[in-house]
Amino acid sequence: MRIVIAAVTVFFMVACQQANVPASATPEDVPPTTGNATDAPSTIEIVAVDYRFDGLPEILSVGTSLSLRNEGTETHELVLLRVQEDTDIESFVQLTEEEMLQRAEMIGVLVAAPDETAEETITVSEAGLYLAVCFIPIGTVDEHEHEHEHEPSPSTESVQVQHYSVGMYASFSAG
Ligand SMILES: [Cu+2]
Repeated sequence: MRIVIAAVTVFFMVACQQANVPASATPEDVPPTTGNATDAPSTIEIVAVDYRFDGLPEILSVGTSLSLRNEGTETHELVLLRVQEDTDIESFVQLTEEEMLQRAEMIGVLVAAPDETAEETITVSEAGLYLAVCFIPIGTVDEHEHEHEHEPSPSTESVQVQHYSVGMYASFSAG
């Protein structure tokens, strides 16, 4: 019986050497996974009020997601644009909606009716300079009233003042 045990032991030792796995391998030897709790992707809730965004930091980490909660009395949206690094935001927001969309990369849109939270989130997956802007015309309380660019409504004839024109925008850097 002892011979058998010895033989089995030798067999395992040889097997381990052949597999090049240290016999002392334990979970501690497994390389640590990258990242830790502070690097974990997080979601920041942006609060839309009439007419500005609250809760948007000036700098955030790549991988952060944005959600939109509307605590205003009108429908609001958060259109996330990635703009050129050297963009002067104060000048940029003097442009029309169409001009802005031509000059920036559209990352995503969140829309929320009053007292609601947008169902989706937008993840900031690249470093750069971003602009969150609301193109909703003042007086809009139905989120379906406002459709980007297309389907002009009868009231398009009159000049509509959009929320960003009265200050509903915010820029941030992601890195
Ligand atoms: Cu708005």
